[in-house]
Amino acid sequence: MADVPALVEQAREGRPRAVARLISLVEGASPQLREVMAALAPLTGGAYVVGITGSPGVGKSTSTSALVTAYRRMGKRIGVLAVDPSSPFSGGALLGDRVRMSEHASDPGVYIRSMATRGHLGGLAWAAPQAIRVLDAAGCDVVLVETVGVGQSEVEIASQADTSVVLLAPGMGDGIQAAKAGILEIGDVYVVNKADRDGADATARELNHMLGLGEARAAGDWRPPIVKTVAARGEGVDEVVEALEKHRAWMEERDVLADRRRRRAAHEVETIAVTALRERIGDLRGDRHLPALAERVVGGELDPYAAADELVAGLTGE
Ligand SMILES: Nc1nc2c(ncn2[C@@H]2O[C@H](COP(=O)(O)OP(=O)(O)OP(=O)(O)O)[C@@H](O)[C@H]2O)c(=O)[nH]1
Ligand SMILES: [Mg+2]
Repeated sequence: MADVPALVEQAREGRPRAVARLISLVEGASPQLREVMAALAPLTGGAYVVGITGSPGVGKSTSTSALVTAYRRMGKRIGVLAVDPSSPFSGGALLGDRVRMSEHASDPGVYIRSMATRGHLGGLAWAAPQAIRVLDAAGCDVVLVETVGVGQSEVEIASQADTSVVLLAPGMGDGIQAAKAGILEIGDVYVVNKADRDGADATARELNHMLGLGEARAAGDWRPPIVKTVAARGEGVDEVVEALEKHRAWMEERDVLADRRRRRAAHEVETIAVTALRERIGDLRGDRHLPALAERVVGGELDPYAAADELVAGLTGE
């Protein structure tokens, strides 16, 4: 058994091994998970969580690394969580991340962690926010969450961030693909990376059009900026940080940040509760009530809905 209070204390002092151990306990759904989360709860809420999402190869890891450099220059402590919702293995992409982040490997002010779901469907939905809590409690000022993959999983991870950055790169149809994947709705800040390549301006224009940014907005509405970067050379990265800080300030002025966090917490609680319920329901085949109810349904004594109601009431002790 891990000494959770000692680990939490060491994590607060910024000891990377303790942080790693706590995330492993979370990720592995340790029997001590509840103890860990209870110990962390009073220490959380200080970190600004930024989600970085986009199609494979668009430059998320390179951009994340460049953002780490920029934030470190500002003296901030940074956590990086690279999550791969699609891959059942912690293989190529994550290995590549490690290489691209290697310049920060020896910096005690930076904590980098990769997570794969190992094919565990829905596994990420609860593990990622808990890992973010570990980094938050460990004193990270900013937590950058990079998601590999496309589609629903990206949208889900993005919903766990205070600010979502959507990355695109020049190229035919990238914008359209993004629109299809539903990630055009989630950006607070848009970045057209690889601006050293042809077509960056066209991509930015296309994006501007698709987002309807030319249209009038109500005063005080957030207008997502589009920033062009060459992440590989660190160009434009300060502008991204500036856009992030602006968005954060905008959210704080309007209670949007607190509101997003409340909604996130509600979603988190719901996910955990649904998982617990599903586990109990999964046990039902061995439950003696189920065959009895089935018998009554077959006999026409009960309809299946009423039977299900009875079953659920029994589960939740209502
Ligand atoms: N030309 C150019 N190449 C870039 C730029 N930024 C990143 N790259 C390259 O694009 C490739 C992919 O970069 P990554 O940062 O790994 O992209 P990613 O989105 O994290 O990729 P996955 O995690 O595999 O989805 C690498 O070879 C980078 O060197 C850029 O601004 N310009
Ligand atoms: Mg990557």
